[in-house]
Amino acid sequence: MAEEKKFKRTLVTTALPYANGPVHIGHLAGVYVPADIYARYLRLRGEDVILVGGSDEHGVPITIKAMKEGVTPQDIVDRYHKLIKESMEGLGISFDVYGRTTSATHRVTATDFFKTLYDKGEFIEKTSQQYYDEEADQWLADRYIVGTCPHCGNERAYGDQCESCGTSLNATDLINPHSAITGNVPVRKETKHWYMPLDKWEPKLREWILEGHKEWRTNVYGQCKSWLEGGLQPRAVTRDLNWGIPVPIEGVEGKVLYVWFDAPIGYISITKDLLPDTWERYWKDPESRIIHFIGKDNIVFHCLIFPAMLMAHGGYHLPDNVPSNEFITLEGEKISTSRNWAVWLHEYLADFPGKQDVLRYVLTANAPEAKDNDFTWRDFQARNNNELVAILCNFVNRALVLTHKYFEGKVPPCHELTEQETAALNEFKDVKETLGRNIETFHFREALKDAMGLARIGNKYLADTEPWKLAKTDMARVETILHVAVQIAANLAIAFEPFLPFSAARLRKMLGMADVNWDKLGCLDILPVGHQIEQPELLFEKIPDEDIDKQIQRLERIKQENLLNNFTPKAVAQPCTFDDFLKLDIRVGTVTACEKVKKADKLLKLTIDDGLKGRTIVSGIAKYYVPEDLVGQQVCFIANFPPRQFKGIESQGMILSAEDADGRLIVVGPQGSVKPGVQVK
Ligand code: B3M
Ligand code: ZN
Repeated sequence: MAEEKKFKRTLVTTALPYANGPVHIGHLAGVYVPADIYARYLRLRGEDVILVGGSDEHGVPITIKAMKEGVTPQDIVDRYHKLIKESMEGLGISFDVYGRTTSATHRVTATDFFKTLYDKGEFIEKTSQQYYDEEADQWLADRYIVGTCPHCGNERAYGDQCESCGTSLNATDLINPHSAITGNVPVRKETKHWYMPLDKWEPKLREWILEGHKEWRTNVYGQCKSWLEGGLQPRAVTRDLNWGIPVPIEGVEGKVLYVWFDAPIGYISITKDLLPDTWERYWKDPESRIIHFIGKDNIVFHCLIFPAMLMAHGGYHLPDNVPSNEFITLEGEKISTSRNWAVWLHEYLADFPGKQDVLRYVLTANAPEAKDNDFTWRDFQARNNNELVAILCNFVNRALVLTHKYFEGKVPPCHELTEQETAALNEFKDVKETLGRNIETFHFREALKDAMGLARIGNKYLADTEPWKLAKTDMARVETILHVAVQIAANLAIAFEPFLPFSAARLRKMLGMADVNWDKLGCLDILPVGHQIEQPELLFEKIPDEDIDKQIQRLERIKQENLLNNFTPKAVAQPCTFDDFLKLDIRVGTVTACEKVKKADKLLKLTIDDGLKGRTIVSGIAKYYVPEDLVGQQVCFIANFPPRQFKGIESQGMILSAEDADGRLIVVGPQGSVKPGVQVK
């Protein structure tokens, strides 16, 4: 069960994205949107909360990107830090601070942290064999070593993972390893590193998580449990690399802190940047609570390694919860930065200006809280058109338009309530509690449903009471109905604030609400009688098919590019003799007529001049050719296959074509004109 303990203040952190690329919908759904909902909600309740984020600017992925582009790592992180920060602001992620791990504060904080642990004797030193590129005069991080995967034979596997079969690897597992920098065969050399003995902290971690945090999400608790049950091993916290925070030990050169050692300390240093004098309250006071929002691949670092570091250091508060989401896929496929298979936030903001809340809505309604979920553009469109437009926008608009029509936009008085009101309001009563509880326990999908439920109630209420029909006969009743309807709209402006902050703000402006007060949720006296509301404007509009088609076409283009870029020819088939070859009678013919086959979208019927009686061939190339393209062309065909029937047409042979990497078929013919009927040898 969720703890009932009352906290004085809350520190909410979001995983620090690597500044080696823009952020995409996977990051948003997994981390930034839920964290923002949570922080906005706490602020709305008047609690002391800070939302802390920033860019992770160290680590090998950044140096690789820099090497590929021929620029410095600093250039890379400057570029992407700016892009990420601006696009997050664009989506309304309400960071109190968005810092970076190349800052001076961070360098000092992480250095001191390491030194403290070092001086306390919390590390163990070990020497191990690592790959070294002698020509580049550089140690090779796992990602810098490329070789053949021992599991699937992929010749471009990395030293830490094969992206083709997904297996995690050790650099020393690779067959035929070579350096990604020079292509040379690397040598193995001894190198010394410092390790965090996680085994030493295992009993404490067990007790803290397995006994003390049974309320954590099952995916998080389960992952921790399985790591703990597997037994924790010492983990190296330093690396041979020239990009990062130098290891602060006398006489040590060319080594930096491992990125996963310094990055979580970034949460501390970025809090310091925000609150130089009072940051310790959030990190050290037991009455504060710390919540880390992360993706599932970061669980071990946030639940086991960073807490062990904090315990070893002493004086810090451990995280109270680590709500981690599963992943989202895009149109059924894993999101991948290297394959450009993603919806990038900065591109979304440019393609759909003013529609930040639509993305926020869709990613929350479909949040991967308990299992992986799929994002599709059709679902995005449907949720906008059928939910945001048809339910939320429609209700608000009707309530406000009618209030203007009958009462010049002034909130009418409320007379006696009937059963229709009590029916609607009964459902209304609990919403504050359920919505609040769902957010507090990190059930954001459910919480959003609760908020949407209010709009549904409003719609149903107007549909049931039909005030437009009563205007001639019972104006007092119309007053009551629109009084209630306008108050429901004011409730929506409160309930949606954490989820759809742009629309909630517009709604508040239309309603002339000076502030949002969570305590007012569920009340019917938010707007006083006689209060003037503005002319309504539509909160959401339908997204047309063209806009969605464009996005889908973009993805199709990317898919084709990927297929073409990643093409590797098939292994050559079993040997075959010349006699085998001669059994195939391959000839050239001229296409004299061509038409589509009815009720078969793949098939074309070709009439071929074969120098004899002529023949008909049915071929599955209709997706790639219009009939006119082929008439007059010479093609190669197999002349001695037995005839086959396709859709009632007898096909007398087979047209030869080359299948391109993306599956496109291109018909094969002679390079120069020849007599119809000649043989291909
Ligand atoms: N940069 C990994 C990631 O983006 C890493 C998170 C750091 S959080 C302290 O998934
Ligand atoms: Zn493999």
